[in-house]
Amino acid sequence: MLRTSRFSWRLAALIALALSSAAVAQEAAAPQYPNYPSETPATFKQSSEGFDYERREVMIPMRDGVKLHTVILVPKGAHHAGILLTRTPYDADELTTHGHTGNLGATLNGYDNAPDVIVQDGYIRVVQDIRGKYGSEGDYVMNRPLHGPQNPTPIDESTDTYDTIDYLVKNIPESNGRVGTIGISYDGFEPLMSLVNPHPALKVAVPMNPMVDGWMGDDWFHNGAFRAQNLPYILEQTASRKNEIKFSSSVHDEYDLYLRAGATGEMARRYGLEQVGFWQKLVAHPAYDSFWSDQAVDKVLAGQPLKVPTMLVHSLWDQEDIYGAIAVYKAIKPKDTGNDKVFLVMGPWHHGQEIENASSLGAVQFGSDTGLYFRQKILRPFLAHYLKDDAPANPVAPVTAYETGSNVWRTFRQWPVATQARALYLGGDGKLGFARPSGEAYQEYVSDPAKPVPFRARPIQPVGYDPGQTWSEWLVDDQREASGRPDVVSWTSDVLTQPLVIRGQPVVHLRASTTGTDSDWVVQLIDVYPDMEPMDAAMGGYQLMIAGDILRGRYREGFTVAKPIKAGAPLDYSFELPTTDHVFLPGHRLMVQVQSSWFPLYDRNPQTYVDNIFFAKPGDYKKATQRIFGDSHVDLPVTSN
Ligand code: PG9
Repeated sequence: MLRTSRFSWRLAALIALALSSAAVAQEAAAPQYPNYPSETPATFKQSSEGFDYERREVMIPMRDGVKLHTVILVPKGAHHAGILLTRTPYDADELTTHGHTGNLGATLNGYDNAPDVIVQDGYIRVVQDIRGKYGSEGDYVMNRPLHGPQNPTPIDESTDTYDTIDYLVKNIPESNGRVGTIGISYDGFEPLMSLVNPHPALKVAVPMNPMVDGWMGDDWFHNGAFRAQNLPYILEQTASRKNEIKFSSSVHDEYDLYLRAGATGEMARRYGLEQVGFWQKLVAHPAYDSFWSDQAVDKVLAGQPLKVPTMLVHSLWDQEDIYGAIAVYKAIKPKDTGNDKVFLVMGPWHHGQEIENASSLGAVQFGSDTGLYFRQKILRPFLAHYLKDDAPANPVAPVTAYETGSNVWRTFRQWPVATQARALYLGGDGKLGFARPSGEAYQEYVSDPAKPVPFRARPIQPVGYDPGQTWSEWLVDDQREASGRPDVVSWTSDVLTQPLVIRGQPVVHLRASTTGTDSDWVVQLIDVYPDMEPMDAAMGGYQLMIAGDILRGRYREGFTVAKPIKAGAPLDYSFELPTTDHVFLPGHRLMVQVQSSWFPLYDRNPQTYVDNIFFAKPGDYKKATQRIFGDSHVDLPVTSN
C-alpha cells in the first residue's frame, strides 16, 4: 500500500481546492490516492432487494435504428403477466423511480400510472421515453404527426409503438404476450397513436384526457384563442432533450408578467422561443389550416379501421384537454357496430384526477372517492378482461358518466343520450329564461385590453402541479370573483323549483356587436347555489362553472380563414361548450356570463384586426364597446331521464 508523507497530503489538498474552485474539474484530472480510495464505487449495481419489482432498462431499436430508452418493471415471480405500456415525453426514469412506500409497490409512482390497479393485478409495467426525449435517441417533434403531409419521415409514434410492442412480447419471458397502452394527456395521445396500424399483441388502449387537437380545444388554442400561459411548457419541453432549460420569472403575478410583455410573440421572443421549431410552426399557423387539421387525432382515427378495444377517459372539468376524449369518441364510436369496442368514462375530475383521490375538486365535494371508484370498478376489470389469460368478464358499460350536482354514477348504452335542445335566452334586462325576449334590447360592456378580465382571482399562478399550485382547480373557481366586474355581463334565471338535467354539449348562439374589428367572446354556463347551503356554508351563493369556452371572433365564419369583424354590426357567433352531465337542483339558479378576455390563460385580442395576433403592436390594442342582444341564447341539451 503506497504511504504518503504529510507534505504531499497538503499539496494534494491544495490541488483539489484549486481544481474545485475553477471550472468543473474533469474527473480524469482529479488526484488519485490508491491507498485511500473513494468510498463510492465507479459503478453500483442496484439491488432490487427492497423492491417488489425487478427493474430492467433497455434501449429498444426502432425500424430506422434509433434506440428508445425503456424501463421494464417485472413483478417478482411474474408468470404469464399482461404488459401495460406508457410512452412518455416526461422522463421514464422520473415516472418509475420515486418509489411509493407501503403496499403500492416499492417502485411505482408517476402521475399517469394507476399504481393500485397495476400492482394489484401484477402487470408488467413498461415506461418508455419517446423519440427525442430524455434517455431516448432521435429527433423530437411535439406530438409527432403520423407519416404524411405533416411528417415526411417513415417513422412516427405509431411505428415506434409497433416496434416497441414487438420487442416487448419477444423479450419479456414473464409476459403472456398481451399488451395494453395507457396514459394521460400527452401520454394519452400515445395510446391513440398505438391504434394506427396496431401491433397484433395490442389488446387494449386506455387514452385518458388525451391531447387530440391542439388548435380546436386542447392545449394550444381554443377556437383560435391562444393559451399563452403554456409558453413555459413549450420552452421547457422543446428547448432541450432532457428539459434542462427552465422558464424563470421574477414576477409573482402572471397577469402582470404577460400584460407587460404585450403580444405573445414578444413574450416568446424575450424567452428565446424563436429558436425552437415548434414555436416557429405554431406562430406560422394561427388559423386552423392543414398543419393542424392533418394532425387532429380524431380526424386521423375517423379514417382508420377500429381494431383495438379502447376506453376513452374524460374529465368534466379538464383544465387542459377538455376537447380530446369526446372528439375521438365521436369519431370512432360509429365504427363500433357491436357497441362492445369503444368505451367512454366521464368523471367529475380535473385533468388526470382519475388516478388520484377524487373525493372533491376545489370547493366541490362529491361525497365519495370517485377516482378510486373509477380505478377499482371500471379500469381494473376492464384491463383484466383484455390482458389476463383467463379473460374475466368485462362488466363495464359502453358509457359510464358521473352526474354532477346529484353526485351519482350512471351508465348508458350510448352518448350523447336523447336530449331536447332548449334555448336559454339572454334577455336584454339581464334575465335568463326559456322565453324568447321581444325587441332589440341588449346588455353592454366595455372590453379594455389594458385591463383584461383575469381568468381567475389574482395573483395568477403559473400552469403547474407544484405543491401549493391550484392550476388544476381553476375551472371550479367561484365565478363571483368575475361576475362583479363591469366588463363581465351576467344573466340569471329564477330559482329552480324542479331539477334541470343537462347531458351533452351546450351550444352558444350569440348575437353581438363590437365597436372593434376583432373580438373574443367568452361564455360560461354557471350553476348558482342557494344563498345558504346548510351542510356547507362556504358553498352558499357559489357560482360554479359547469361549462365554458372562448371563441376568437375573427373565425366566426370558419376556423380556416380569419376575417375582420364589421364594427358596430350585430353578428352571429356560434360555438359548442364542453360536455356536461349535470343536474341544476331545485333552489339553484342558472347563470350565463359573457366577457371578452380570459387572461393570461388566453392571449388578449387587440380588438382591432391584425394579420397575426402573435405579433400585434402596442397601438393595436384598443378598447371596444360590446353589445349582447336579447335573442342570444344557449341551447341546453336537456333530458328528463
Ligand atoms: N396536455 C398536457 C399539457 C400539454 C401542453 C401544455 C401544457 C399541458 C400534458 O401533456 O401534460
